[in-house]
Amino acid sequence: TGKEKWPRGDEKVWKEGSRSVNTDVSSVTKSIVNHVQTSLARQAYNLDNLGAYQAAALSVRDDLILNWNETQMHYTRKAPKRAYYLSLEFLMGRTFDNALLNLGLKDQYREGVTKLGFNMEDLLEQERDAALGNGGLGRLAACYLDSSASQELPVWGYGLRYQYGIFQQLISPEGQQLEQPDPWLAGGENPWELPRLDVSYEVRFYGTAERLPDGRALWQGGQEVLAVAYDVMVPGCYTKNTNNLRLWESKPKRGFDLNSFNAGDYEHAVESSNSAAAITSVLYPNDHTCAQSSISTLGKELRLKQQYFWTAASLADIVRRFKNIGKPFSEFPDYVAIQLNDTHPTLAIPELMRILIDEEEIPWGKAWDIVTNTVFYTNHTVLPEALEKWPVPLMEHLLPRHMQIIYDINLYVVEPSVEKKFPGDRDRLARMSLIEEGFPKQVRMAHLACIGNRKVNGVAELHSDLVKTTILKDFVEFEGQSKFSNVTNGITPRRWLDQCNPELSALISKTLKVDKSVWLKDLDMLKGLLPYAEDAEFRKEWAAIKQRNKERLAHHVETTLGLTVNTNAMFDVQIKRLHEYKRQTLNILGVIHRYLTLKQMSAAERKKVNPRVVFFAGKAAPGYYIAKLTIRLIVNAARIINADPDTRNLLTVYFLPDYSVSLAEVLIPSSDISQHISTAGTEASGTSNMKFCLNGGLLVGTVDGANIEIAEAVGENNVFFFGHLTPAVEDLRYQHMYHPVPVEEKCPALAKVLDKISGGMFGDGGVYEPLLNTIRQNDYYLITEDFDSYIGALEMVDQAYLDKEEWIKKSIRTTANMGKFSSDRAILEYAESFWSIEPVKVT
Ligand code: B1H
Repeated sequence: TGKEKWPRGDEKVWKEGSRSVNTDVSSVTKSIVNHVQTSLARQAYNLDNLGAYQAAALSVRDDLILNWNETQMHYTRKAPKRAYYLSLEFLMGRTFDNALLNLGLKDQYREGVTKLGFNMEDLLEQERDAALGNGGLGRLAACYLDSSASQELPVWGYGLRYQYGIFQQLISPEGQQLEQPDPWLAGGENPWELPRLDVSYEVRFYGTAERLPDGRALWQGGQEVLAVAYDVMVPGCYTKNTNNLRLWESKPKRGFDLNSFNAGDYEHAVESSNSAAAITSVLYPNDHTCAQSSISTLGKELRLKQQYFWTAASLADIVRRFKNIGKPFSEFPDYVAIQLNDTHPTLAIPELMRILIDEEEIPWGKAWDIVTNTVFYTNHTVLPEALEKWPVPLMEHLLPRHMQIIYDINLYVVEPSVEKKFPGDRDRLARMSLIEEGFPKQVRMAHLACIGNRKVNGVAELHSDLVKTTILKDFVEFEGQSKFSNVTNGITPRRWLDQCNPELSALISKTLKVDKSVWLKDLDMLKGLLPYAEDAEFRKEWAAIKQRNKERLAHHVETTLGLTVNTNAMFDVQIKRLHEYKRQTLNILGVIHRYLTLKQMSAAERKKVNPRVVFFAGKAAPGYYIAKLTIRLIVNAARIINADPDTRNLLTVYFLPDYSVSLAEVLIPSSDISQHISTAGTEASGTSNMKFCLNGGLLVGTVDGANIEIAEAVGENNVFFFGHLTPAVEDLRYQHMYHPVPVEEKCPALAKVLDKISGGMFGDGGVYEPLLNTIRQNDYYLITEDFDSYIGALEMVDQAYLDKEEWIKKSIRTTANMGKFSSDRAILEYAESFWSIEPVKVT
């Protein structure tokens, strides 16, 4: 009600003592100096950039805390329905700049910092990325948090506070990827989080589960560990609403077992503390490769432990918050929506069942109703190797009660209803079962996620259709179409335009005559740029900004790698995780083809060629041999090509190591074209494609994922499409399997490229044989099939680039039509059609 009695002391004294957000330059500088002197115990005499960054960050942290506190208070008072986004990954990147922009304080801080004798850009560079994610899935979660706060929606994220984020990538002189740990918290205190040592839950593993006659079970014994909360503040854009991302850290329940310690058995005494802390020690770097194939038995168990630890702590927290409202559990779905980001948090389904049945003593059927009205599941991939399955023996050992519940769901839900709808269809039942037969039997997490929820969605139209026609086909026939839908991914224009491309953002505000606080939250307003494509003066400004962004990237490459980049060239960028389905291999083979073509040209012919710089960046999963070989080929091809005096003005290639959110922020605004060239039907959505287009880069791509919707939005004439379509892929693969045709016959141009590599043009050809054989043999990702049309598309790009004015028009029209891809649109779709939550504005 907001009219409660003052809780303690003299209200006036409290009010006088309370401070507000620093909004003018002098209060900003005061606050920074204050932190230098007290929090850091330093002075102007011994303050370096890092110290100045820390003091400025602490000052912004104070502002965030005020807003965060008010927001959480307000949500608690109003008790609206809330949504919880459960994601094992949140790829947040840096926070300082983003917080300043969202608070609308960037200018004040820039001025203040300058007055104190520092340079804002230098301070921004001091911050380490929070890299608690692998790629698109984790970055999507981060964009959705930004949009939830900006749209004033009561949404919290739940994740793990890994001690080590995604590994740091080094490239050896031979071109090999080397991994190093990423101790992102080692620099001392992280100003963007609030340790909540008072918020903690016990989480049990192993032990025994004994069924009781009343339907409940008693789960006892085993190992108990503590989950401790760390809250990361998520500011909305130009609003007070500051949401929460709660990350759990694991701790031993008791420091050590004093008995063994006294007996001199130190190792045993600290063992339990070691294994408890291990749970949140490191992010698994195997994007798209499911646990069973790529990690050891021990590694598998730890990953499953991570998943349970995190879902159990999050649910305990959600249930406790719900209980504070004082409503009966039948109303749980009216107050709580839980979104599962892929199958990683699927244990939330049996865990919520366990809480409701065993702890709240709710009957099985009622509990199932509550669960299936609360939980929602987003699928992010149809690649078979990425579908999570857990061995039944491991589940039984680690989570005996959950295994019982999973069997019960099979027995009470799946079997009777399939039998009723499709009597006697035993094959169907076997296909749909939560348990896959085999040695060992395995729990199919996608089936569990699909049966135990209210709505399932894919992340782009094509992908959502594929989910329905491939991996979850039986479930659609069984549960009906209406449970399955699409929410096309989005990206936050705050980070991916205003923050990474400030000049373009300023030009847009000036041209639309609208403050960015308005259009950044209503991105369809970019349409207002369309008429300016015809304005020569505007085009000049537009092109000049792209040019300066190229120079900014060139400067970055020069200072970090000591390489000089030709900024008069077309910038051609492919940055994403290394994976066969994403086909970086196709790109580098195309580059080599281009090189061979240039070599054959006369000097006069070469004069007509437009120079091109090709950038690659991305990490390979540490155990993914073929992906690592691709990196090696790129690096070694780059070395030879960049050193060739005949061609180096026309073609250079760079592999930028250690791809990260921060590196993306420099690369994306500089690109003329970017490549999104997955085999049709394999990339669920892609999100960097949206980021490039929002920044006026054009797209070379296959008819896959969100590329299709981008082309619909910006016009097919502004996108360079190539390659086979999804329906053809299956047949082509079948032909490759059973009627193989040699590469020489199918695609002579490609065969020539492969021969050059084998022949040692880029160092010992033998090294690359396993990679080349994936193409010569099964060619599962259809490089031979798409190569000629890929080269054709790149030629079209060259042609189009010759007409500079027309190219700039394309660039402007592309940006102008990208409004749909704001993550605000996406999060509002989730809020309205799935979660039924509404904005709760903090005033
Ligand atoms: C995506 C993953 C993923 N899909 C398993 N699936 C992981 C699977 O650590 N794991 O076990 C990690 C990540 N990531 C990506 O999600 C899709 O490939 C992209 O196309 C999509 O844009 C992105 C966001 O929806």
